[in-house]
Amino acid sequence: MDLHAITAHSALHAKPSGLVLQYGTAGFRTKAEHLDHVMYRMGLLAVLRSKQTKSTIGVMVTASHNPEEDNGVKLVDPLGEMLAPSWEEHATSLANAEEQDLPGVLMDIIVKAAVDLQQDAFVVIGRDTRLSSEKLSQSVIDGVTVLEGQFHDYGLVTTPQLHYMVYCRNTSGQYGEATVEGYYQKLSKAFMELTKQPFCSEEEYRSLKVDCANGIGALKLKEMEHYISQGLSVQLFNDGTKGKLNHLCGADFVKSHQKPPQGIEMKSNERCCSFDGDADRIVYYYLDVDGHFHLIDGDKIATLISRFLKELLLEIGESLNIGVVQTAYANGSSTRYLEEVMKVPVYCTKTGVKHLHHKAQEFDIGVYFEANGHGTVLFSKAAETKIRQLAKELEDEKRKAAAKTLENILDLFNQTAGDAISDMLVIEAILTLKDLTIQQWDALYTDLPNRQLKVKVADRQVISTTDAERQVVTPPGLQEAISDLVKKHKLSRAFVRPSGTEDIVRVYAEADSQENADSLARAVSLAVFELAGGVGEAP
Ligand code: NG1
Ligand code: ZN
Repeated sequence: MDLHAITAHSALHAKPSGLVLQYGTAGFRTKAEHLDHVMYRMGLLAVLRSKQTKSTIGVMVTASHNPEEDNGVKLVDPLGEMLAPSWEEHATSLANAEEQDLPGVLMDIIVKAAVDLQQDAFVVIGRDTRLSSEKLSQSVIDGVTVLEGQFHDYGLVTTPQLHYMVYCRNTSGQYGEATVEGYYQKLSKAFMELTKQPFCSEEEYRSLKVDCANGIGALKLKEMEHYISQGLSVQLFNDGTKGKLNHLCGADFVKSHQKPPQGIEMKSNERCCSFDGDADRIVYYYLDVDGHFHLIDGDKIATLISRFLKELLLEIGESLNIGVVQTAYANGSSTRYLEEVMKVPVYCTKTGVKHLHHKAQEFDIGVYFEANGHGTVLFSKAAETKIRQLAKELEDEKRKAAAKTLENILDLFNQTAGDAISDMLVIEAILTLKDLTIQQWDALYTDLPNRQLKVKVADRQVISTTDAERQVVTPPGLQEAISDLVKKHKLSRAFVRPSGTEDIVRVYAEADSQENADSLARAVSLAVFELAGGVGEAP
């Protein structure tokens, strides 16, 4: 290791002194102009992680649904999953080391993590369409090369595509071929097999309008379009040719404002969906005949999928267990429906897909979605083997057909992380196979009216929580205040937590009417403002 070269190159990516960043819910995320040093250093860290795991590691440059001016970076671990928690700590100390301390911190990580420097390293890099992303990914490459790591730059890819590449490379191509072509082929093959049956619904139902948030999803869906065109015709909006990334459009906008994005033409009862800026989230929606907007969020996506999977399992008659994982943001109606009507076990974890992903791995089939539309379905290795075997060997035709459908669903889900393209194809296949309209899907249950608000406080870390973020521990008195406010309404629930991606406290409330949900959210915001050091104007 050439410490001199590391320091010399670091000077070209100098850290603004005093700047402190945290490896948060989804890696580092802040204004793009503050990230050059972080990128260089994550290049260094990816090489160390690769040496330590003797595997390919991914580095994705994106700030997902954040505004165009922001950027971010996250590392992808060997099986395509999020970086291990102990390495998040290494990432944070490396990113925050002042220039002169960099070699020391690097050596410290090498010792603590027992990295064998003689081992080869391979890093794959991807980026979203932000203007700043190209230069920032060059800084990652600089970090990789100065530590003599090998790399492949995939250039513009969606976040889940990069996760897929990492997984493919570490399983010697068994999961799929580590190219974007390979990704399209794998997904489209499973999708076309699912939807080729002659009884599948007619042409006119097979079209879908997609709001691409002016992001990478547009480019990738355009590339993929012809692979799936016989089963689905997609019409792209906000494809990045005019509008600004994530501005008044995209999954996050639609979910948080509960209204259609700008730049899409909606007619009543047409199926529409929105991706976020790096295409790992998806939400659906439609206008009814009276012009009312209906949102179908991650909870209802999880419900549609688990219902379908449960039916298939019943048909096959094998005891594979299925579990659904949500966060505190899941609508209370969805949890009730899943538990009481569908009788599937539901678990709640902390916010952030890494937590949901981890919990979902405990099941044969683990369905996990955040309400904002980020999620996927994981199949355990044992379940996968069994499903493939049943699809091949079952003699009863109905059971065999169900096993084959399940096998295709397994291949269609991105097993590494939430993926808007893969989720979209699964949903479209299920709607086709079950001959369901978007209204029928929406009618599975009625969402409880809810409201999310943000409160600015001097230091959001004064708020700590327990019970998967549903209860506040500190500051004293805040939980009591929230509990008292919740008691004033029917079917109500409220919780607060510090955001892991923005410098704010998030407030969530639901109740029996929109008015009550709004007033509960406002009252809880005020309690946060008063008891947790609010700054600026009171809510
Ligand atoms: P924070 O800012 O920690 O609430 C947000 C989302 C998460 C997750 C991350 C990463 C909500 C309430 N929170 O986290 O679910 O998606 O961003 O992008 O939607
Ligand atoms: Zn995203």
